[in-house]
Amino acid sequence: MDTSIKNINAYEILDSRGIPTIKVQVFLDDGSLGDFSVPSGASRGVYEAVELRDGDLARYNGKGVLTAVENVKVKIAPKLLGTDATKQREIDNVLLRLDGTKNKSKLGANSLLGVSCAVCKAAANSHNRKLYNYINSLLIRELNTVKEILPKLPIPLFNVLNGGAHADNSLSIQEFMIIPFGITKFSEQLRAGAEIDGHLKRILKEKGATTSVGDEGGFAPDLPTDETALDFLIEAIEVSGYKLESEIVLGLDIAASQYWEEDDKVYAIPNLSGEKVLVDKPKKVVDFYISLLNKYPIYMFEDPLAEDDWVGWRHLAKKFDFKNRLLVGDDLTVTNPERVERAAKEKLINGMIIKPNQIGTLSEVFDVIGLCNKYNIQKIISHRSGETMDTFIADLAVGTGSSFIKNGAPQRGERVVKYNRLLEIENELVPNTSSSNLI
Ligand code: 2PG
Ligand code: MG
Repeated sequence: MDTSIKNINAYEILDSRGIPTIKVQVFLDDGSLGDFSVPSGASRGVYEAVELRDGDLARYNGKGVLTAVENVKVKIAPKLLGTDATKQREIDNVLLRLDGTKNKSKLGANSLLGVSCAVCKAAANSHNRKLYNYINSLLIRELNTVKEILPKLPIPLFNVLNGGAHADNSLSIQEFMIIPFGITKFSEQLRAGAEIDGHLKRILKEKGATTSVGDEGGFAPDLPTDETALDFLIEAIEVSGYKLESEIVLGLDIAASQYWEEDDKVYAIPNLSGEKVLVDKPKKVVDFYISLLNKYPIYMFEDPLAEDDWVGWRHLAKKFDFKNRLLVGDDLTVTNPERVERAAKEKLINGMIIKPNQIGTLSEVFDVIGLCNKYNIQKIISHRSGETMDTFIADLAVGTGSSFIKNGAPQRGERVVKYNRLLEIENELVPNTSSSNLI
């Protein structure tokens, strides 16, 4: 088994929104191949690593990634040929050195991540290891921990109603999620998600709302208010025969950064006609959230405040019921060790979204996982709204023993393929499939 890197190739493909992204292939001397297709977000945090786009308006409205492709082939590949693919940290350090910027703006986080994850897959394939097992052993080595990290299936967060930047509709909350928290087996959790999704479709139809779907496979109806959406969701859970609260709880990604006006330090939330109506100071917004949390069984509450509104976050954290709910950072923390450490030290979050392309290399993802473990923050491995058929994040969630995976609705091929990968893993891990021992 010669795990030296023989060749690295890259090319442009399309993501689930029909926007170009990069696919990287890493070939080893022993004939093994690893490939990775990089996803892309729509509601990107401003502190995310840079996703390099060509800006050439003559191609794909400027969204081509040929420069990123060239970076892999011309600038990165020659420096990695002959390197042992099992040396993930060394390889990632080479990538970081070659880029040399803090936000990966020189080579692009899309180029770096493509190589980093493809290397990982190639090494796993070469050793004939299941990807999640290989990731697990890499992580244990990285964290140098005596505490065993067991591979386990994550609980899925199903985003069944889409709004905000993910859909052209009236809902201002970006993601309405159902979480089969009280159901033990992954396949049964998936079944619950799909069944409730089906009932939701019927309910929306009956109420005369559209059942077309948004970027992440959730329905994207025009409804009078966000609370109407929550009410429909609860109706769908109840008619499906699952028990609200003991089996199914709710999650929301407010993605509040998109409504934050830094100059005036207010949130400006658009109404149905797209004008800005509700303009409120953080304190008032927090009061609204507390009343929402008191009214609905919302277990997971993501990015309720903007990435720069630390004052607002502190205000909410003081009133938040951390024992029974998760306050989750995404744009706030952007899988970036410095921002995670700050949010953790200030005790602002007890849950965190982990998106590899927010930071750019797998080793940095491991660093963030180490911090989550240190500060007792629940790990939520996440897709992006622009996805591909790549299933790496399913293995990443299992291999890192993460409690949750956020992967959209149980429909649309690029979402379902990851759920199906988790079913495959469940079959391999039986009987060790319990997603229990959570907080
Ligand atoms: C989010 C994500 C994924 P995007 O905000 O959590 O659901 O959206 O990929 O558009 O940033
Ligand atoms: Mg988010």
